[in-house]
Order: sequence, then C-alpha cells, then structure tokens
Amino acid sequence: MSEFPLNYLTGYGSGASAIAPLTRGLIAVSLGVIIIISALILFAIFRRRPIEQADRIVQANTPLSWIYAGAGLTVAVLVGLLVWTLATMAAVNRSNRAPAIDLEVTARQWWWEIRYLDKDAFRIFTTANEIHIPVGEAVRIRLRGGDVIHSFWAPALNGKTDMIPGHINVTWLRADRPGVYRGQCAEYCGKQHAHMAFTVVAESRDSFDAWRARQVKGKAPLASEPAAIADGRKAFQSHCSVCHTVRGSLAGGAVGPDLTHLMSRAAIAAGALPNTPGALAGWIADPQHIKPGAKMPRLDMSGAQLHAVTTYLATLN
Ligand code: HEC
Ligand SMILES: [Cu+2]
Repeated sequence: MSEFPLNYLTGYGSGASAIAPLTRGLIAVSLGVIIIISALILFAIFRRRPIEQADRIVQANTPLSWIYAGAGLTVAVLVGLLVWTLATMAAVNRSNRAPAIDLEVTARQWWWEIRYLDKDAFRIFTTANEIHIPVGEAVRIRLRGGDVIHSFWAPALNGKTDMIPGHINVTWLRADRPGVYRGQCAEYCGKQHAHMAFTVVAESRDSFDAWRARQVKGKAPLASEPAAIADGRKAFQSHCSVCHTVRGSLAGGAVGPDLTHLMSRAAIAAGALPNTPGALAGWIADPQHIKPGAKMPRLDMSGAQLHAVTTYLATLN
C-alpha cells in the first residue's frame, strides 16, 4: 500500500534527511567494530603458544602501546560519533521556517485523530489515520497523548517523538517527493500497538488543496434520500453515533474516528484493513475479531441492519 514502508535507511524529507546518514554511519561503525574484534579474537586463538612460553611473555613486560592505541582509537571514534549525533539533533530540531500547515495529532488506543488547524474556525476539520501534506512544504504537528504514552514515527520523514498525556510535543514533517509514507506508533501502548499505523500522503499543492476543500465540508443532507440509505442513516444514528461523528448529520460522538469522509481513506482501523466494502462490513460486524481489545465493541445488529449501515457508509465520500 505504501511506497515507503517504514524505510529508515533513506530520508525523504525534514529530519529524516539528517537522521538517515547518521543511522547508516552508526551501522557501518558497529559492523567495523564487530569485524575488527572478531579478527583479533581469531588471531589470539590461533596464535596460542605453549604455557611456559606465554608465562615468559607476560614476565617480559610486553609494551603497553597496543593498549594505548586501542583505547585512543576507540575514544576518537566515540567522540566523533557524539559530535555527529549532536549536530544531527540540532539539525532535526531547527525549525527556521514558518509552517505552511498546522496539525494536531492525538494518539489513542489504537488509532490517530488528526485535526487540521486554521485561523478560520470554519476551515478546521478532523479526520483519522491518513495525513495529507503538500510536497516540499513544512508542516508543524502538535502531538498529544489521548490516553497512554504513544510515539509518532514516520521513519522516511522524521525521527520518533513521544505523545504524552497532558503534555504537547511538537514535530515537523516535510516530504521532498510525492508518495505515500507509512508511519507507526513506536511506543508500546497496549494490546493493539502493532495495529496502530498511519499514512502520510504527500501530494502536489493543487491536489492537497482539493483534498482539503472536500474534507472541510460536512455531509450535505441529500435532497431526496433513497429508502435504503435512510434506513442505514437511522441504524447508524442508533448504534454508532455515540462514538462517531458525521459532520452535517446528528451523529456527534467523539470516542472513535470522524467518519464524515470515511470513503476518502485508503485503510480503516489504523491500517489493520484496506477500505474495501468487504473489509468494512467485516469490521463493523465484529471489530473484536480483527483488533481484539479495540475500543469499538461488537454491536448487536441484524444482517439487514448491517447491510443498511454499510450502504449508508458508502455515501460518506
Ligand atoms: C463504543 C464506541 C463505538 C461504537 C458504538 C462504534 N464505534 Fe466504530 N470505532 C470506535 C473506535 C474506538 C474505533 C477505532 C478503532 C481502532 O482503530 O482501534 C472505531 C473505528 C471505526 C471505523 C474505522 C474508521 C477508520 O477510519 O479507521 C469504522 C468504519 C467504524 N468504527 C464504524 C462504526 C459503525 C458503523 C458503528 C455502528 C454500527 C460503530 N463504528 C460503532 C468506537 C465505536
Ligand atoms: Cu500507540
């Protein structure tokens, strides 16, 4: 689904462009250390001499120069890596640009609530699990923890930042090329931590603006609503609206994801399933089967009600 699945060896923007070379450098140094140490151990094993001779060597007070050289080299390499790491941290934290977009992302067990902030209150909207950004522009994200500690990580774009209840951390995203970048919660947060993914869709300014203009809109009441959709809307109203919002309808719950534009998203349940009619029906019929422990209960609905609800959801585009 994503073109850049959790790729942390190559950076495609913001902090990751600085972090990726450091990651590769640390891996190279670690491999070098393993190779040198292994070679020295093998050398020592195969150069074993008879005991009496070894005794004599110790007594002969071997020069300490090998030890000085080894310790000196190690210290030099470690200091070099420290300087490199500090420089990278400074580069990651430097945000000398005004943000083109301000977001607020709240992590919840086990999905992501995404709010697009705006000076104009009518342009603020909420969505879930799929972040859209214009390519090449700096996006500032206020990170909030909704229940327990989570961590926001889109490795091809930036390093991890913790999301702590009662405290706001800030991170930045900038994608240098268009694509779908995968993100993942990087702090163990309970049973479905592994099923807590998100995507960052980096697209041209024009398609981003078009996407945003659609998302801002609520669901306009249909002029003439077919009976099947009306049934579904009513079933949704009675079974789902305590937890879910569909802007422009009576449903205003805030426990689960905003479903106003559900059909615009490629995945559901924080990346656990693709957003296809079959997967969607399966999720609504038994979310606990797909994400055991998820905060959406299995609801007691007849087959006809389930069918009506999915018919209604299909209109949320
Ligand atoms: C008790 C609260 C609650 C009720 C009632 C509830 N849901 Fe949910 N729903 C949630 C939560 C929480 C999630 C997020 C689950 C996750 O991803 O871990 C969710 C996720 C979803 C998603 C996936 C959305 C996305 O973008 O990932 C859909 C679709 C959905 N619910 C539909 C429904 C429908 C339809 C009903 C009624 C038949 C319903 N829900 C009833 C809490 C609820
Ligand atoms: Cu989490």
